[in-house]
Amino acid sequence: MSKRVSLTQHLIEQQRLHNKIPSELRLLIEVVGRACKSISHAVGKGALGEVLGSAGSENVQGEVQKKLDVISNEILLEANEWGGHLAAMASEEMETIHRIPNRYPLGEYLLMFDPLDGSSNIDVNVSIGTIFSVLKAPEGMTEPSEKDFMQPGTKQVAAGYAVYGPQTVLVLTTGDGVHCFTLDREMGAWVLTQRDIKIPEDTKEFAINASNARHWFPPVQRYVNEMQAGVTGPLKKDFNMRWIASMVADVHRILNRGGIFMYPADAREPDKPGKLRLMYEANPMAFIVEQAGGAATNGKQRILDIQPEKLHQRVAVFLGSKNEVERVTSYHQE
Ligand code: FBP
Ligand code: AFP
Repeated sequence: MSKRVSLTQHLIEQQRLHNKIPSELRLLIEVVGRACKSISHAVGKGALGEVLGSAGSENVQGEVQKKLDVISNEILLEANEWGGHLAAMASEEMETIHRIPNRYPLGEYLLMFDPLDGSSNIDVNVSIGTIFSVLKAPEGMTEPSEKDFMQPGTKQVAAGYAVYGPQTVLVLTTGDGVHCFTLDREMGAWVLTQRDIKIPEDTKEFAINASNARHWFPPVQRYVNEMQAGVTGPLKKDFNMRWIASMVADVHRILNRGGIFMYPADAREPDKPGKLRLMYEANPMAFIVEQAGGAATNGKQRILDIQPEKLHQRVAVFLGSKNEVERVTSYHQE
């Protein structure tokens, strides 16, 4: 059997090789990884842990919170508060930022997360996940505010996600490729199982919520029609469709076998650019996908170049296999 490489060992080796992962950042990633283990444990208990169902509250986006949304948010906050590596956190589940309490030292990083993505799948035992993104706090910052988080995705120093599925995996980038770790449940350890994942440039798979087809704008209508036209259509191949309703699970499939994931803006609310959140979903996934050789746009521009204006900003998302993302983006530009 080949030698097992743990998350810690991998990060230290990356640090020696590329000198890009300061020890504070490594600590931060390890703590997030530990929190994901706890979330995985809570998710795995299901009905036995009395963690299923609604929490009876709504988040800032007006979405009903599930008990596991709230539990996962608490786990991430508590795990990351005391280490001294963070200045503040922001979560899809909280209205504004969470400052590190005064009793702990102020660190130099900002952490953003969607604690449990794919909430509609929790109670039906389908894959869900945690998504996170790390920024450096601006130089000289003393009292963190929302403004400090308003940095484009190109400024991310790390991003990752955990999928709680048949296996629990952690996918991570620090800007040196994308690597995947599988949770060894007996040992409670993240073990490196895929190094330097690459997304094929071409694909025959797409993921979109097709129930919204009548609301799509013409470029998306055209593109999906062309894919559905199959081998006799302009794209000259048959496509297959997959939609899990957990972005983490859809992106993980695409990372492993190619594909294009789309959550477009549509005509229902022309002023609302899509459903997904820039800071907690689109930016970290775009960083990972680009590091794996794929592409990620909002139909008009590269997601990582978008200058955020609001913490809970939404954005249209087209990401995955490069040639298909470029095709649908070009349809928006015509
Ligand atoms: P496999 O187990 O061979 O993957 O097949 C799964 C399945 O028979 C059903 O579980 C599923 O509903 C269906 O195929 C999916 O089919 P399609 O590929 O047309 O989406
Ligand atoms: P929740 O975590 O609020 O359930 O949202 C999940 C999600 O943002 C993303 O993970 C999915 O791709 C998308 O929503 C599914 O949206 P539909 O409800 O349109 O299928």
